[in-house]
Amino acid sequence: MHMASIERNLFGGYGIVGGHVPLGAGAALAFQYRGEDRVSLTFFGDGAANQGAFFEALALAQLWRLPAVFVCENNLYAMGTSIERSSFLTDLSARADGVGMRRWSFDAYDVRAVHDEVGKAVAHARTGAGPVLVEARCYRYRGHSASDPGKYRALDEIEDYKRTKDCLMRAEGQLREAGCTDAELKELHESVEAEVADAVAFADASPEPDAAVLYDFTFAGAA
Ligand SMILES: Cc1ncc(C[n+]2csc(CCOP(=O)(O)OP(=O)(O)O)c2C)c(N)n1
Ligand SMILES: [Mg+2]
Repeated sequence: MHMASIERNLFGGYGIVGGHVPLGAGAALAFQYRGEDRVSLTFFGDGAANQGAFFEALALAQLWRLPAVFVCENNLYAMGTSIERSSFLTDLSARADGVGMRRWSFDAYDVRAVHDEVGKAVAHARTGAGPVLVEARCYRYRGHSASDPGKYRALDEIEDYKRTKDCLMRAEGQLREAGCTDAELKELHESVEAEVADAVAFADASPEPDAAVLYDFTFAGAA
């Protein structure tokens, strides 16, 4: 939730579930207002898809044809509440139907599918035809946070996802099919681990920002 990168136009997370969806629409409104060739992407979980702010943001984004893509990461649980207990419709992309927004759902266990499907949504939003809501069907192996032991689901369920759908396992298979050798895969694993370790070290060493700059933000590269 606390990751952000001004250089990469990553706004960071938001503590109020669903409360940031209007902020994503607001970023898209800024791009449209300034005539910039940009698209905003807003990520949220299944837990956000019943929030009022989410529906309101969708309605206005569609009405004003904002260059926005809304990505719902439906991992079947909002903390400990399963999707069946919280939503009558479990295809959350259908939330867009009420406002006439373009929408679809895809299997996000395949990293290439994520790239292609989100790419299609961004291309659509970029044309000025209006926003898109995509549902990325996924899963999480651990609890929502360190304080969630995840006791609300069967261990078998978790093991089944790991065994049959794991996106890293699939990506490794795809890389092998493309001719990647064991040595290259090992090097890749090591370089990713080093990059993550560097990022953690950077975060640990970074001082808290001064409260006076709390509201300073400009999009990198913006006019
Ligand atoms: C408005 C609001 N209500 C409740 C919470 C407490 N809360 C934090 S995360 C969460 C569940 C979010 O579900 P989801 O977006 O699916 O995330 P996941 O559990 O899959 O990580 C809740 C209820 C909150 N942060 N904000
Ligand atoms: Mg969830």
